[in-house]
Amino acid sequence: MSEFFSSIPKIQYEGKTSKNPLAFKFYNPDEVIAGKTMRETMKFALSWWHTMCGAGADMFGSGTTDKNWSASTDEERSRNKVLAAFEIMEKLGIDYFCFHDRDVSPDYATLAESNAALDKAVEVIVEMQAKTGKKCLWGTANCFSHPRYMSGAGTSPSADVFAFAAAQIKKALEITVKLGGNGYVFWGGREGYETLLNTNMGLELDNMARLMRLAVNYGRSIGFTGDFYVEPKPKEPTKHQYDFDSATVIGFLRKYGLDKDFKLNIEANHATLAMHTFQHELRVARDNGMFGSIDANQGDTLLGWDTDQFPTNVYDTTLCMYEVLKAGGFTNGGLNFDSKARRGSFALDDIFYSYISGMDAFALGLRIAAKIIEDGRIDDFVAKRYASWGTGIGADIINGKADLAALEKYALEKGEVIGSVTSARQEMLEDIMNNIMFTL
Ligand code: XUL
Ligand code: CO
Repeated sequence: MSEFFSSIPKIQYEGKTSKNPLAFKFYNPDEVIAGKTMRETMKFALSWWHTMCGAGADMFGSGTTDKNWSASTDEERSRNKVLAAFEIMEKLGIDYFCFHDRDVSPDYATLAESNAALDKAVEVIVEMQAKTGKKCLWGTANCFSHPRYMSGAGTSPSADVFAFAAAQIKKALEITVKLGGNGYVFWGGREGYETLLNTNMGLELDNMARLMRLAVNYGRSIGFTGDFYVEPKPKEPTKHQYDFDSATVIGFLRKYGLDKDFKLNIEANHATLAMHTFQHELRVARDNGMFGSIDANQGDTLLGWDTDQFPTNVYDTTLCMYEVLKAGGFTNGGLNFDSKARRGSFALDDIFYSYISGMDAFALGLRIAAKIIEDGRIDDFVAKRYASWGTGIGADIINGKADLAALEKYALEKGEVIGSVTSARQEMLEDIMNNIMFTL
C-alpha cells in the first residue's frame, strides 16, 4: 500500500474517554447495535470529489490544499488519486467509495480521449478493489462543471448537449457496473433555470425524464440491478433546481413512471437549503418507500450556500439514524461523506480528522437512535396520540366504511369533540430526547 499519509496510523476505536484525536471515540465497527454491527449499519463511503479533488477553492480565492498527489501528468494524478483514496479508506476502515466520472479522471479534449483515460484509471481502481475488498456505493457523471452544461445537461435547450450528457452517462453507468456499484446518482446541479423568460420548463422536465428513462433502459441492459437515485437540492449552482426536495422529486418520478427504478439520495445540507430539516427529507422518502442513500454533509444555517461540512451536529445525526433504523436500514444505499474540510484546514492530514469527526458523529447518532427506540417513550407517545385511528370511527374511516353522511351523523350525535384532542407535549418530548441523549 503506497503511503501518501505516512504519519497517519490505522485509526482504531479507543472509546469515549480517549483523548487521541486520531482515534474513534464512538465508531466501533464490530460492535453490535440494534442487531447489526456498526460497520454493517453505517456503510460509510468516501467521496472522490471533495476528498481527492477538492483543494479548498471558493468564489473569492484559489485552493489552499495541495491535491496534486505528487503527479506530473493528468494520468499520473488519476492513478495516484486511486492509491491515496484506498490508503485513506484502509486507514479509516471505510468499506465503500463513490465518484463522479470526472473526479476519477478529468476532461480531455475529446469525449473519446476522456473515455480512454477514464478506462485506465478505472483499471487501477479494479486492481485496488481486488486487493482490498473495497466496494463501490454509487457512481455518477459530472454533467454540470464543463461550460457546455451552462444551461443544463438533460434540460439543456440544445439537443446536442443532451446527447453529449447521455454519452457521458452511458460511460459512467458502464464504469459503475464494472466496479460492482449498487447505485447510480442523478444530481441536477444545472438542471433548472435562472429565469422563465428564456425557459420552456415543460419541455425541460419531459427531457430530464427522457434522459433518466434512457439511463434505466441502458443500465438494466448491461446488468445494473441496483438503485438509481435522484439527489434533491433546491438551488446552487442554479437559482431554481428542478429536483427541489424529496416531495418534488417523488412527484416527478411518479409522473414519469420512474418510481420503480429510482429512490432518493438525501443530502443533509440540501435539506437545509430547501428550508426543511434533514429528518423531514428522510421521513418523506421513507413514508413514500423511496428511502435510498444518504450524503451526510452538514450545512450552516447562517450561510445561504452549500458548505458541504463534515457532520458534527449529533442532534441531526441522531434523528437521521432514527429514520434509517425505522426504514429497516440501508439496502443498496449507504452513508457517504460528500464533504470537505474547511478552506483553512488545508493540511492533507485534515482529511483524517474530518472523517473521524463525521464517522464518530454518526456512530454516536446511531447509538442514541437505538436507545430512543429501545427506551420507547417517544414511539409510545406517538402511538397513543393516534390511538383513535385504531378503533371506532377512526377504523371505519381508514377501512373506507364511513362516508360523509355517516361522519355527519357521528358528529351530530357526538357533540363538541375538543376534549378528545390531547396535549402535543412538545417540551416534554424534547426533554425526553435530551434525557436519552445525555445519559448514554
Ligand atoms: C453537490 C452534490 C453532488 C452530488 C453528486 O451539491 O451534492 O456532489 O452528491 O453529484
Ligand atoms: Co451530494
